[in-house]
Amino acid sequence: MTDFDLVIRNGTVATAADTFACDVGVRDGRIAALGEGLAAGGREIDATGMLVLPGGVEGHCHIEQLSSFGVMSADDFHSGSVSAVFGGTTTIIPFAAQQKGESLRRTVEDYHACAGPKAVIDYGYHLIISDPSEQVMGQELPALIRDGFTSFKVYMTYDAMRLDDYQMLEVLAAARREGALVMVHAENHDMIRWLSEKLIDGGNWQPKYHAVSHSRAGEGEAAHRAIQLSRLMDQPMLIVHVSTEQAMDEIRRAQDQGLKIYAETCPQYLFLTAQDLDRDGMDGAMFCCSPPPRDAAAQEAMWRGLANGTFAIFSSDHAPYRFDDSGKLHAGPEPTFKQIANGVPGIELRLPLLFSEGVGKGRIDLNRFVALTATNAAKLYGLHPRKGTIAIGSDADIAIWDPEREVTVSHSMLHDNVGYTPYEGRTVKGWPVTVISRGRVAVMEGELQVAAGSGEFLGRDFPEAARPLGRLEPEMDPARNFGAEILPR
Ligand code: DUC
Ligand code: ZN
Ligand code: ZN
Repeated sequence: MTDFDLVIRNGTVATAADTFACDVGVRDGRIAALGEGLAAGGREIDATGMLVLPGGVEGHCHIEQLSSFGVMSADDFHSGSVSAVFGGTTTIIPFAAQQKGESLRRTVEDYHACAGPKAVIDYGYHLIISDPSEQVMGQELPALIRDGFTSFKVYMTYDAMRLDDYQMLEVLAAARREGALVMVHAENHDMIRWLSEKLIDGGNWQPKYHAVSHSRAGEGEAAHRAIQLSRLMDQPMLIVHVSTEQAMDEIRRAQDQGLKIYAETCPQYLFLTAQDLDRDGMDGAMFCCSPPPRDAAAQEAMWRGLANGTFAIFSSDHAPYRFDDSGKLHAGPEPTFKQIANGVPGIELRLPLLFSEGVGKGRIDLNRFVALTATNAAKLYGLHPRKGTIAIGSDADIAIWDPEREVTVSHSMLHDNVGYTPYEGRTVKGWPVTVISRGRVAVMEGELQVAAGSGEFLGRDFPEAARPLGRLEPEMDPARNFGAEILPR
């Protein structure tokens, strides 16, 4: 008779707060004990010389999702979740994306049907609201939030999905009333539209002009506007995939004023630049994503924001499209930059890249690495403390890292279905060698050990982080606006 199903011995455990040497005892899929010299486990893993970290919580990825062009992403819930777990991630929260005119309930049912039989690790969904009709906002959304879909994304650009400021306010009001976190894609639609038209009319259609059309100013302006909408509504907001210092500065200023404005950045804004979109022929299309990668100065700014806490989370924005007519080049072999499917893959390399260049090079410490890749996403998305930490009672979602292992990245070693990686040839130091999902050894010695469909759907709480401050603008405060009640109750 053993006390534990699994014991991880002799490792160095790190959480978002502390680093300490101890064994981890796992029982019934949860962490049951942390301590020295734990009793025997049914299975034992020797983690001498290894780091024992919470499995990553990937809060931004697009899996089995139809793009606004109607292009299906290259990864389904099997390849997407397998790729995630090989990269040290044990929870994914992709999007359930509403098509215009579609009922949100139907959207969620469709995603359940896709994910249920395929996911190998636990998953939830953020909703994407592209059609905030009365029915959706008044009935479907509130019911879904109560069912545990406590976050949703809205877009300020993309013809098929964008909301105007009025609609944004309606969405924020609904989130405030029902208790959900709003994630915002903040780029100025008309600036992109105007620049794109002028560029293409002038014969500048190649992939590299994608980066020109999505200006820094347009991202900064939209971040500023989104923050003011959030301020007016006294409703927290997360600005996703920030790529510019302009947007980061807007966010930092709002945070300094005490607003609950959260932010995310992604590997493509640390490791790629607009020069990558200027590769031979159409190869630059592989790097087209929105916002686009910028330049070395912007990369440095993003590192600053990761180190000083402006960014709460580091996500991949894995948006996988093959470099062929099923994906990137769906509109033909030489599309204009406007016709290229937007997005880069990164779900498997998110953690190794940040570990190697961040922790390994002294830009962030190990605890901030854990916070950025696991704990903060779990907190923002209503999964903490079940996910995102190593604590008694938490799910035993653990990645055991060899901090010395050097790996030269090539797509052939990855597990997604994309056919290329933007990080080909890059060498990283530090690798998640064993990954445990709810106590199950999911990856060991390069082998997947869990079955399709064994991941569980995660209903999520309404997180403390998303609760309004209760700090109303004068115009919203009945005591100071001649008694008018404007805000939703
Ligand atoms: N931009 C997005 O907003 N979503 C998916 C991929 C991308 O490039
Ligand atoms: Zn986006
Ligand atoms: Zn995205």
